[in-house]
This record gives sequence, structure tokens and C-alpha cells, in this order.
Amino acid sequence: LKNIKGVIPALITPFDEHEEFDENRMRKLVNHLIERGMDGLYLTGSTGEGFLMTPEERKKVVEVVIDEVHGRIPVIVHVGAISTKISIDLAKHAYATGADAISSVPPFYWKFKEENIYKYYEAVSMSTPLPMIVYNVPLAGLLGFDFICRLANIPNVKGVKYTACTHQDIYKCKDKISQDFMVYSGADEMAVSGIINEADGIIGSFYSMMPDVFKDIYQKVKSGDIAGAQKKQKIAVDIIEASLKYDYYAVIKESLRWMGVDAGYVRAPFMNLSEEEIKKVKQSFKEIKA
Ligand code: NAY
Repeated sequence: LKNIKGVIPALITPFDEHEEFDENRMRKLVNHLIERGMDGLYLTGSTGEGFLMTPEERKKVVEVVIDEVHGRIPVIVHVGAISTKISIDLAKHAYATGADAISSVPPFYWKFKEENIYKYYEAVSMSTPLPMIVYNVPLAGLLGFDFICRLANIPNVKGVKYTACTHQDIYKCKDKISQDFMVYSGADEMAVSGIINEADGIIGSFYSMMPDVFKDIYQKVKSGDIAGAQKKQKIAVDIIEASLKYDYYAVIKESLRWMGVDAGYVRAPFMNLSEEEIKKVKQSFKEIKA
């Protein structure tokens, strides 16, 4: 994982007007993000609407992206599902297709006990030689610092995507587990904080929409220009908060369209923006002061 750091968009998945995966739009988006200097891609996670797709559809997305990336930047495949069996199948497929790493939310919905979750990560992580990035995210149930340390004992667990707000745990993971244990900060609104707290990279939904802004933020923090980074972060927060009023994957796709990269539509139950909403979003973005 040592080579996977920097700004990594949690990639959206473009669907067409009939909610089918749109391969051509995806290929264009991938090239756009590589041209904008993104350091890696994170596929079929929550932002990629992975849970709304069948395993076969998810595999197709992975195949198309890895083919289009063609080794130019690292690709992390989110293989999480509630069923260990399905996740293992997706993990093996990611490995066979040429992914650089896998990642997974813990099994969710039933509020599984720590032991169930440990066994899940052990089985999925050890089903391929790829490094596994476990996922600490409020939506799926937070793992907690001690449990992350325990999961790090599984040989292939090499990092964590850290989407909780307790950012002191980011550097604590590195100090307590190992400096080689990779930590990716997952809250876009707190990218500056995540990097200051020693995250190796940032993975998030809005980096597809604002690749230049976050690349700049990342470089500024790394070079010690915290004030400059924070100034940009504040603008990004305003844009993110305006977007979160809607189904924000739809806002990300819509704004990519304005920027000349048609990223298609969302899949139900998420809803695309109405014409009225598009006007409102545009207006709210215009009102944001740089
Ligand atoms: C993914 O696709 O799995 C992610 O990367 C998730 C990261 C996002 N967090 C959640 C809870 O979805 O990028 C963030 C998030 O969308 C952003 O900070 C806006 O709140």
C-alpha cells in the first residue's frame, strides 16, 4: 500500500437514462480524473452506489475501470457486502482483474458482534494476496480504535479508511500499529484535519467534483501552508454542504456535466435533480464566496 497515497476519489458510477451502468461515460470520467492528477481511484463503495448493484454489475465496473486506467494510477476496489461469501467472490474477482488493493465496510444492518466482524475481515482479507483497507464509517457502524488495532493483526490488513471525526486516532493508528499502516481520511469536509493528523491520503466523494481544489489542499498541507489549505477547505465545505441538501451523488454527476464530463445519472432510490433543483444548486454555488 505504500505507493497508494494522496487524493483518491471515491468514484461515482455513471448510469444511463435507464439506470444501466454506462461504460463509455465511466471511461471518460476515469481519464478526466487521471488528467487532473488524481493519485488513485476507489471503486464501488458507497459513493459508487455499490450496494445498489448486483455482484455481476460491480464486477463489470471494476473490469472497465481497471482496463481504462491501464496501470496509470492505483485502483482500490471496495468489495464489501453483508455476506462474507459475496465479498470473497468480489475480492477474488478484483485480484484476478488486477486491482492494487481491496477495501470493505464491516458487515452491516444486523449490528453484528465484534467477533462476526473480525471473522468477516479475516476471511475476506485472506482470500487474496491483496492488501485490505478496513473501513471505519459511521453509516456501517464504527469499528473503534481498539478494534482497528486488533484487525491490524490479520496479515493482509494493511490500512484503514477512516471516516470518523475522531482524527487523533489517525496518527494513533500509525504510532501504535506501524508507520507503514496506511490511513486514509474519509470526511471530505475535514480533509485538512485528516492530513494534519498524518493521514497518508484522502478518499472521498467530492474529489471527483473538485479534483483541483483537493489536490491543492493536499499539497498545501504537505508543504506547511496550512492557512492556504484551510482557505480552500472552507470553500469546499460550503459547496459540499450545499450539495448535501440533495441526493449528493446526483449533484456530483450534474456538476461534472457542467464541467464537460457527462457522468450520467444515479440509480433509484436515489433521485436525479429536477430542472428546478438544478437551478437552485447552480445559484447556491454562485453565492459561495471564494
Ligand atoms: C465511499 O464511497 O465509500 C466513500 O468514500 C465514502 C466517503 C464519504 N463518506 C460517506 C459516509 O459516504 O466522502 C465522504 C462523504 O461523502 C463526504 O465527506 C460528504 O459528507
